Amino acid sequence: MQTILVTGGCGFIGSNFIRWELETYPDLSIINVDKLTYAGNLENLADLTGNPRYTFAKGDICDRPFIDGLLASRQVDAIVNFAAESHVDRSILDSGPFIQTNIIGTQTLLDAARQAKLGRYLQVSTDEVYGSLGPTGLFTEETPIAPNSPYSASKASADLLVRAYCHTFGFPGIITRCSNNYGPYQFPEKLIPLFISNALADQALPVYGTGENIRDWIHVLDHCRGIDAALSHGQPGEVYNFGGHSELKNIDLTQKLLVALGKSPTLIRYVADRAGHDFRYAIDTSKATKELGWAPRVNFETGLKQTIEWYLGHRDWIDRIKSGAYRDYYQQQYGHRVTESK
Ligand code: NAD
Ligand code: TDX
Repeated sequence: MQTILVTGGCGFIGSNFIRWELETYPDLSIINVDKLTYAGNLENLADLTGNPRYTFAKGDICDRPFIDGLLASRQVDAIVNFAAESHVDRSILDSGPFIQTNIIGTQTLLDAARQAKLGRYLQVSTDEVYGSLGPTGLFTEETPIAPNSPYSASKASADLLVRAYCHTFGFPGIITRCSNNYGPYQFPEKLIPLFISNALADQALPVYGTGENIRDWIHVLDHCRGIDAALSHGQPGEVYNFGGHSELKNIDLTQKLLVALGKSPTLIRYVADRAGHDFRYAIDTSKATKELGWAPRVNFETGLKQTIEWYLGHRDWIDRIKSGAYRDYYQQQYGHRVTESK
């Protein structure tokens, strides 16, 4: 039986990845290390409680003795590092936690993985490390790194550490860089879940600047399949880009959401632009297709419809996050029964 140590598995993408992996591979075990920051929600994986192939360990990826202890206690075949501070706007308000978790946390995991002689390490990164595109062109794996926000600078720093460990130590690291994910369990600070939850409450939708900025949307399960393919078939030292081939202006996406929810366009509020707001992201996925046999499968219109339906069916999930009640779940569900770092 293979065992993967997943970090940040109580967040949006990590929770989708863990569920998908356990469903796809009946012989796989997963250890989920998560600090449970504001973005980590145990409810996202409540359905796995009692699953003998799933272990939750509350802890910080910056805590080296804790990570060493986990790697010593189980035969771990690979680490997949999702754990991060992930919201650009928060990094503009305070970059400190981004430097700590995204850079120091990655360095800690790399050193722990090296010491334990792990066979595989996958760093989940972002297309934002490439900076911003104009109206045309695509990011490839050869595009120079040019991050523009404290968030993307911290992610680029982590990528450079992985690269350096591969080069210097022959470390078996792989980097994946993906465009904007959407789907179930995304924290309602990011555009799609924020606008859905605001619209449902008849609150204004704050569109930054002119709303002309473009993002390439990919369904979270397409991203998960890409990470899985890179973990199985990727070459150490390589970078693989994933994207959804679904570019959309923010204002067009906002209008689509309002139509789907049956809400009035008068909810739209143009507000001050995000500082340093990247204009456009778009991805050339040909390397992942050629070398990993990967391509996005979920049609954006279908995926968005299913995502809206998920949020409509999980209003209690949104409400518990907005009220902060989701944090009580940990105490109720786990008490002192799980491994915890100090
Ligand atoms: P998220 O904010 O929803 O989840 C992050 C998780 O990491 C949370 O569960 C949090 O508790 C945990 N965490 C934070 N700091 C930690 C620490 N020090 N130790 C242990 N756990 C910690 O983020 P997400 O949207 O699921 O993104 C996951 C990863 O994917 C991130 O590395 C992000 O940079 C990357 N990524 C995200 C997107 C996107 O569109 N959301 C796109 C490309 C790449
Ligand atoms: O209230 C808002 N109004 C608005 O106009 C918010 C939250 C966002 N926006 C705009 C900014 C962006 O152009 O919508 C776009 C998407 O914003 P976010 O959802 O914050 O995502 P983005 O900044 O593009 O970054 C995301 O994709 C890459 C993730 O948050 C990152 O973790 C990932 O690396």
